[in-house]
Amino acid sequence: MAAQAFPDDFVWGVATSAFQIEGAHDVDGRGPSIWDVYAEQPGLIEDGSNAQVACDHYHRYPEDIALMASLGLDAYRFSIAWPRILPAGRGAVNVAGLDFYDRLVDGLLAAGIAPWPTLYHWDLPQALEDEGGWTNRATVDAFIELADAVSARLGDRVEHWITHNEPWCVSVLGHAYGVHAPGRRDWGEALVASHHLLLSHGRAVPVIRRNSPGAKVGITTLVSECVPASPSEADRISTTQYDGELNRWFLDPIYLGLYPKDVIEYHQREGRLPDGMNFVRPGDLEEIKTPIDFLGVNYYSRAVVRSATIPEADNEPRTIPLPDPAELTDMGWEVYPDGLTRTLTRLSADYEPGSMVVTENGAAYATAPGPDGSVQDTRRCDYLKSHLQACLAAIDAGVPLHGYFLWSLLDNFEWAFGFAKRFGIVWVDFETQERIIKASGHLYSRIVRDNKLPKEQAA
Ligand code: IFM
Repeated sequence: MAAQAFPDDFVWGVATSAFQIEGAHDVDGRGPSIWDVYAEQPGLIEDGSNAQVACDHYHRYPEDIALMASLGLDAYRFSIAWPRILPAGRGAVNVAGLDFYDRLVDGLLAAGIAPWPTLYHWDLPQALEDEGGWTNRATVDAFIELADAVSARLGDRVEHWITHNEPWCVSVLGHAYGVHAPGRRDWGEALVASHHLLLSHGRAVPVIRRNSPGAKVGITTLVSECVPASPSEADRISTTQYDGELNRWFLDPIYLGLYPKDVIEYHQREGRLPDGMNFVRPGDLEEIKTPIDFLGVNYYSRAVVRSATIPEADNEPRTIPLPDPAELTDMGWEVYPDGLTRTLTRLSADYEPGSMVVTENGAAYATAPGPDGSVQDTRRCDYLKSHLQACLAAIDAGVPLHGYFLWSLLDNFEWAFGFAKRFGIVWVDFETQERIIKASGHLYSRIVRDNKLPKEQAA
């Protein structure tokens, strides 16, 4: 039976990202990002919205810090908007952009909340995209300029850094499936981009360490437990391939210094590596394998995989939601907490990361304020409790899990879905910018303060 209390030094936080909440898209010298440009194209954002205002966090950050303090949180994971710091992607630093994060960090520290910045959460400056974006090796150097500028300015106060958020989404969703910015549909480009993302991670680690002595540095990857849709051999093979594409393609280079052979062969068979792996230059894998202090894990659901009943030409992930009675969130993602326990346990065994942190976990439900003004998001409460129970089970099994960041503090701009999907534990009225702490926010606050799950959730 899993213990109910979390370790004494367990870190409790919430996560957001710059593009999804900040707004202020053209304020204080910020340049355009690929997501600004993507969102302008008709039909690409489900509700036709854009993130020019979003949660207006750029102006309302003191109020949002106060909200977090009222919830009793230990830590806040946010991201740095690259186009605020280097509006042209590289070169001249926009001091006003750095000033914003300086104020944010100071405000957090004054409220007793540890800042956990992520350097890249998808908002590449458009100027770099115009030169090839992540498919261009020169973008690695530009990222190092960003890492250097930001860690030099904040490094005296920040103790935890995350280089990248979910490189699979950036490379595959953005370059192969085309459902994220920059909207390309070319698997070859996706694989080149993935390598440059990983290389930029490995190269940034020593830069951050130099500017922020003693700080811990990690990377965040999206992970799923991949299971076959049926016992058929075909589904089993596709499941191994999907696990390779999603999980091992990123984690093997980071921890083992190699790209998995079976996944290279799979991509080769699919015609995705016309020039082989020649984008990997001598020394790259050693740099990517630079030791890090923790692995950030983003877990939302498992992936149920079926084989080529979905034709390759569809260019879509070969995953399917389970049929009823599977419980789905508004994203159509199955609520599957056991997959979190097994994923943490598996990653811990396969890669021995030393320290792991759940850097995102949460659920989209549209529950709106009721007549009394409160938001009774019971299903999110259940999701939260069951996934925290899954964390406890992993800790009980010996996983070095040291923190949990709930996605997300605020309802926000959910990328290609616009504002239609609400992940927040705080309701945001996007007309008035009013914030209301939902029932899940109150529940989370109680869990954080008690450092344990409420009694009714005992295993
Ligand atoms: O909103 C996103 C976040 O930006 C990255 N991880 C998944 C979340 C929910 O889709």
